[in-house]
Amino acid sequence: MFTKILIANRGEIALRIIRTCKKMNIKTVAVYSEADADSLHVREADEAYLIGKPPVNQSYLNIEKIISVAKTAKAEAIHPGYGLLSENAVFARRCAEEGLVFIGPDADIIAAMGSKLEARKTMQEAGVPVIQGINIPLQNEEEALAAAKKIGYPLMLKASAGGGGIGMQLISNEEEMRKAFAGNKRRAESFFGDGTMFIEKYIPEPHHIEVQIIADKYGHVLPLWERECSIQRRHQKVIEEAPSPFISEETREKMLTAAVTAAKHINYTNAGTIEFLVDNEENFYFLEMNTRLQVEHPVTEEITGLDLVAEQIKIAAGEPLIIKKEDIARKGHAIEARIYAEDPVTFFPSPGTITSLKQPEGEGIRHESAAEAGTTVTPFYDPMIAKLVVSGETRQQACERLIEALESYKIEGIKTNIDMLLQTARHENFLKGHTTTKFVEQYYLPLTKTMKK
Ligand code: MV4
Repeated sequence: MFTKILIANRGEIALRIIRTCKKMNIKTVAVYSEADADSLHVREADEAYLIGKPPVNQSYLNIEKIISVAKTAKAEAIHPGYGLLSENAVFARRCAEEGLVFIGPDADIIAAMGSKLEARKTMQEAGVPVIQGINIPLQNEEEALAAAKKIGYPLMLKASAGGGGIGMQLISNEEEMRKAFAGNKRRAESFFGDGTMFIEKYIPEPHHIEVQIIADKYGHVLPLWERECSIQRRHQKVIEEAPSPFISEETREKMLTAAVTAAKHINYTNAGTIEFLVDNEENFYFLEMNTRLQVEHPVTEEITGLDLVAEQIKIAAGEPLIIKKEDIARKGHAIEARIYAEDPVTFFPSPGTITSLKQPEGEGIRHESAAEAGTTVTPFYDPMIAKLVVSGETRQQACERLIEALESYKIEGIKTNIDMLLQTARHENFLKGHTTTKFVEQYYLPLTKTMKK
């Protein structure tokens, strides 16, 4: 087992990883930018090293600087958290080259799953259901029009290197394809340095349901149920829950089996998530695979009682998974609400200094947050300042706890999306579990029109 781990991240996820390392008697090394000098993750770590100026490309994305700190501090392993370098194959490869254990999958798996087109092809070969589409990269409008003829409109034009909806557009006819192709390709090139485009049949009003898996280095792959992540705004998940209130037990078993098949087919190791789109007949289709721990992993921890970061560390240290599928609990229901420093009407990030913070306490309430009174939310980093995770014996009880907790959440000094979270949690369709990816557009955005500017 490792004696010291460097956490190549910041904020709530860095704190969360440090907490698990302390439980495992593993020393921790934090890295921080000048903007984070007084932050909680720096104070909680056993050692902390300044790695640069606030902009991420001068600090948290500086691969060589982070690796040199790990060597100076004599850390044996690096946990990347999520975001930042967590799905950067170059970083994973450089760690391996330097004899540092990257707590995650092998670099070549990160690279393979980072290409949505390659991932689609691989999953099709594995027999995992994928969305009807064309598996060839489309270089220009003419090729796109010819491919579209084969699958028919409406379709989704997507960037293979894409994420967060960038380079993705719903195309309803030829004219729209002529207008949209070049611009989306250009956006993909400038954002990702890769303009590879492809098309898929459009799935209207899908659920976004993802399956958590963990896999050791000996071929054992365990599914840890699913998470419903359909309440999103501009491809940003806002509320996630486990288990999904939508799918039947039969569909659940099929999705978990498909996820294990997918992971085994690519010899996946460590924690990973297979994302599916699920239509209203509960047909499910592979969307993409995330080769990292996700923001929303706490809802899975709440219903299984597992510590996923501890499982990641044990797997990276070469330990075999000893838990068996039949031992995986699915106890009650958990919901996560992401608290963002953002303007409730424009949704733009709203930086500033938190002057007071009172987070609700009580049964079934868990906070993942690095925020405290005095914390300055800067425009350099993700505006998510906390995750409120509630759990209960039933979904109904979890919803009640979510509403109570949001009502008593006090943050002064910055604007937040707490009101939007409350409106959502109180909405009859949310309470009924009728949550597709159109929820925010159908039920929340119209509300903002009535909110004071
Ligand atoms: C789709 C889709 C419908 N049909 N693909 C892909 C990236 C992810 N962030 C959203 N993705 C989607 N891919 C096909 N063929 C619907 C989504 C989707 C979505 C699309 C637009 C706006 C919000 C969305 C939220 C979840 C899923």
